[in-house]
Amino acid sequence: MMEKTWRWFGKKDKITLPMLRQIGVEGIVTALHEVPNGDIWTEEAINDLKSYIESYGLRWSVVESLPVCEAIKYAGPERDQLIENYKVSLANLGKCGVKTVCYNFMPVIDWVRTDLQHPWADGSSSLYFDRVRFAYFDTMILKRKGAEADYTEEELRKVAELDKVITEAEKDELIDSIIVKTQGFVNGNIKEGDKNPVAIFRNLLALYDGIDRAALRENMRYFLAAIMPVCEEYGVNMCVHPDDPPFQILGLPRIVTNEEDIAWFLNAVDNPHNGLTFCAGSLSAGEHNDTRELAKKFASRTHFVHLRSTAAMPGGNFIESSHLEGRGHVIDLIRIFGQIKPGLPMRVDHGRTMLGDEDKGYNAGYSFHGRMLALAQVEGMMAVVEDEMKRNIKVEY
Ligand code: DNO
Repeated sequence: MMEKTWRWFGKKDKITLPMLRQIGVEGIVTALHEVPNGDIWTEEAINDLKSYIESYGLRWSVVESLPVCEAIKYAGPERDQLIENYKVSLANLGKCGVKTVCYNFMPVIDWVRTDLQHPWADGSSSLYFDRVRFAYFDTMILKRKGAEADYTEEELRKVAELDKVITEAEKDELIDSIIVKTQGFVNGNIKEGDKNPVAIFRNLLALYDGIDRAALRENMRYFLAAIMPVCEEYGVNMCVHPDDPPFQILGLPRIVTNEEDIAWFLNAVDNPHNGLTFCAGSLSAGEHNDTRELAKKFASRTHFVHLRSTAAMPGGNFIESSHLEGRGHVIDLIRIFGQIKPGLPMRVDHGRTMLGDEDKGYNAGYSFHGRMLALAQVEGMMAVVEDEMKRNIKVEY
């Protein structure tokens, strides 16, 4: 049906490969996290990690991520050199037989959440996006010029109310959630322990002054066109991760947010090696997206799937819901991908924090028990869909 993969953060990850074998994981999703962004991934380093994974009876199925440096995204003077390095890394991955590469083209900031421990009534917690708290960060902490124009009067009124009660510790936590904790562990621009993350962040935002959606699109097209010959030669499939959440934020252009955006980059460089990471969680966080329609439309150019779901809440907020609920429609996605592209690598993306996960210092969203529960739910859904297919049962969705 789909290959069961798991995001593992390398030899330092507290969740070990023998643990993953016990819970039915088949393939590993990982990266050379210790290599600084922009440096070449050598064959030696790739093979070293690959053999380590294989020594535990698993395989390295997907790279997540081979990071695309900011200078490639904003077309800085060093972009051509960085693209050359990227091509060498891709060729080396291809030579070593690791052929699916996830990346993103989001300027400055990868995924955005305001609360990493949003409590559920049952005692577990999940990630959450609160629009007013985000507006607070944007207007009152970052003090971005013109930010107010992005929010309604009602939202700004709530921001002013929040300002009367928010503590300094809560402000620090908000900064940590938005620009540090969710970013650092994926070779982000800001690492835990960096002094004055807000100042670093302001400088990064300034790199995109004058870069609108059209310019960013052109930079993505340039990058993809440049790397495609290497992808063809070595059989490497590139799959861009959608913007999370899939809408414009902080005055930055975001260009992988909806059907039109996806169709645009696939057509701009119309090559089967230029594909999509179908992240059901990111896409479902935008009420303009219907994950089932998008999956039907783009399955043939999808090389990797993130199964996760979100539920829209009042006021533009969203919560990472159970994998069985929400706007992700995970079971229908399994039906669609299982039929159109059986065998695609899939990982459960994020999970709740539960049953002792909270004390382990896992990366935000990447709990052990929560993700294991989600994987079990997804396995159950896959079994149902397999049975439907065997019995030739057609389900409407
Ligand atoms: C978050 C992840 C993203 C993703 C990158 C891919 O949990 O899905 O950080 O890995 O956007 O480059």
